[in-house]
Amino acid sequence: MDLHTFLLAFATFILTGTINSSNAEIFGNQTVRDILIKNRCLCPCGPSTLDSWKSFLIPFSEGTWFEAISYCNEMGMSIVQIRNKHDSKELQDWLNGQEYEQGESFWIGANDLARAGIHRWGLTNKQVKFEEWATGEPNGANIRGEIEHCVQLVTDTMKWNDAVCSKKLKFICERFVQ
Ligand SMILES: [Ca+2]
Repeated sequence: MDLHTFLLAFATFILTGTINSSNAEIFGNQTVRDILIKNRCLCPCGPSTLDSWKSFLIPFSEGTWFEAISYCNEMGMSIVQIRNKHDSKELQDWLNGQEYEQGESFWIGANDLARAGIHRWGLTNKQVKFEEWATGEPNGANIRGEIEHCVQLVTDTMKWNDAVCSKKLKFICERFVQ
């Protein structure tokens, strides 16, 4: 399946909750449906109050945005969401204690795969409200025929940029701690 076909299937799935069986091959051995059945909470599960706290993980390997979604899920986690200033500060504080290359970028959950220009978190219908875009972003640029639909966090500024989802980047998973 080429990327365009995949994106169409993916967007259709998000919008309608259905997926054509011929388009079911998504993440290695898993389909989006498998992922949803295994762990219905692709958004962070658990409390969403400002008092809650989360654990984060930066897996060792890089992946496309889709691989990031799948990997986090396999770890019982979700790709990170930054829903408000509290989330942003919490993540930044954690990143300050991590080792990574200066200026390195990480995939976060925001994407506009379902509808260009309308960013959502992960595979949920939760629309991005709090935003920390870099100047001039999101620009939905066309990079060699692929439109930028997935969002990376640039660590030197903590600002966001939309990038092509097939790009291989490190990524941040999160899980609410009970
Ligand atoms: Ca961009």
